[in-house]
Amino acid sequence: MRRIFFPGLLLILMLSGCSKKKYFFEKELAFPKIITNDQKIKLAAYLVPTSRQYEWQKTEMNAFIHFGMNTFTNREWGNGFEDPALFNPTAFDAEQWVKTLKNAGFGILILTAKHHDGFCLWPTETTTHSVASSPWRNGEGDVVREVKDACDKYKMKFGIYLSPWDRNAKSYGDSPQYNALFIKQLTELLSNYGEIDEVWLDGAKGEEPLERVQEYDWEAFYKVIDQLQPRAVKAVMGNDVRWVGNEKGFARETEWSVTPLQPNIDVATIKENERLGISPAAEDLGSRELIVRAKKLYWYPAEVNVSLRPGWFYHPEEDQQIKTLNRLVDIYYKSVGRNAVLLLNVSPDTRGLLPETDVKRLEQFGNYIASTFDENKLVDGKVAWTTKQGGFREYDLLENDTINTIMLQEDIKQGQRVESFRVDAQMGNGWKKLGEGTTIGYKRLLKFNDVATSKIRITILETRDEANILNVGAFYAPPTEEYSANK
Ligand code: FUL
Repeated sequence: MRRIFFPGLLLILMLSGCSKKKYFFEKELAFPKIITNDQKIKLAAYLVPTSRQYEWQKTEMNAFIHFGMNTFTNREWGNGFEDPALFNPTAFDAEQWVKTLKNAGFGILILTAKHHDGFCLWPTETTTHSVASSPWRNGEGDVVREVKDACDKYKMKFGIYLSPWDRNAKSYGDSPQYNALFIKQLTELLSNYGEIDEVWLDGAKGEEPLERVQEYDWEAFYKVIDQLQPRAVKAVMGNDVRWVGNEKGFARETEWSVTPLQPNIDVATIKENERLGISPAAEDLGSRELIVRAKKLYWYPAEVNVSLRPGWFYHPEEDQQIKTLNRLVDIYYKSVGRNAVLLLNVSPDTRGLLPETDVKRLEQFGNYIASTFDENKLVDGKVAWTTKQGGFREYDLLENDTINTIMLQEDIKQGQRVESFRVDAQMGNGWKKLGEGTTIGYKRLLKFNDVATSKIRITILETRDEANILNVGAFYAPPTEEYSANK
């Protein structure tokens, strides 16, 4: 069993070598006042995810759904003055969304229950600006309910996006009053729809001159979520899951889940982020140089949100601009393959259906990922091993075979530690270097040119403490053009 301990005491135990037991810090760690730089790095190696963060990380690929008033006004950001009568999907079918996404391999479906325009997709008691005032299902409909029911039916996890910025709510700008309304909305969504796995708290806020200014009570929002859905992760402005810092689909080449960064939810946090010069988009969120300047560290893993189309909501003029299979696969390698979770957005149209072209692309993508990574070509890839810096392990392939991708996983339940690794393949009597990488974390994919071999070697070049390698795989990813033509 893992034990959670206090930094000072842990430090004494670890450095004195008087305990063979393993001690870890869950989610956060404050450095003791007197500590050397080396000791800080050592402690950083013992920070681990909470069980909900770990469950979330294992989903690997999740889906975002942007659907709401903007779908009908053909906008990305509504102003809040839209007539609820405009919301009227003609063939709404949540099962079509869920079946498509589930079959393509997505784990959690996150629905925009309310976007910045304030229109609520469920019949809330907090406002009349909702589906209850629309002609859809004669004002008796509930999008959240239908999507959640479909998720339950197809065994998909469910999450909600609830925009704090609300351009319709009259109380917005009267901070305590609006915060109370937002809490009521959260409470409705988190009490009436069963299990919720993720709550996506958007940081976007209007900056136009006449925009009302609202101070959000993040602490209170967190409390409601933690109380009502203890298994849900709080994302972006939440402190369980971090925004990766761009909307292009790429995590960093070096992506640490251990970082001093926290969302800017109060003055102290804003000041500390400023002192360290970090934000979600900063290039470096976890180097040794940064850690030695930090006072506290957090397990705060990255989520990569990106849309299948240029916009988040459906726009008919973007029908020809769906991302290609090649682009999606590249995104997969640079998100899931770089220690992050992919959150791919899809956009139902005014019928309330995912367009056929989008469904086809998702099918292609899902099939490509499943068929490429289904069969590990290594013997004993799943045998875990532990090593100090410089250690290596060799793996036989099931047969001499062509590969172009290596997958590595650290046992993050024992922390994220590896700083660099190298992969070689046996060629004749010698070894040929296939490539090098930096962080591993939950998962790292390393791509290289096709090579035929019967043995590979993984070397851990640098690590913050003993590295715990959980899983190694070798795969052959076919060219995407060939694949789309054949399937
Ligand atoms: C942003 C929003 O402003 C966009 O409209 C979209 O919802 C995106 C996922 O987050 O902050």
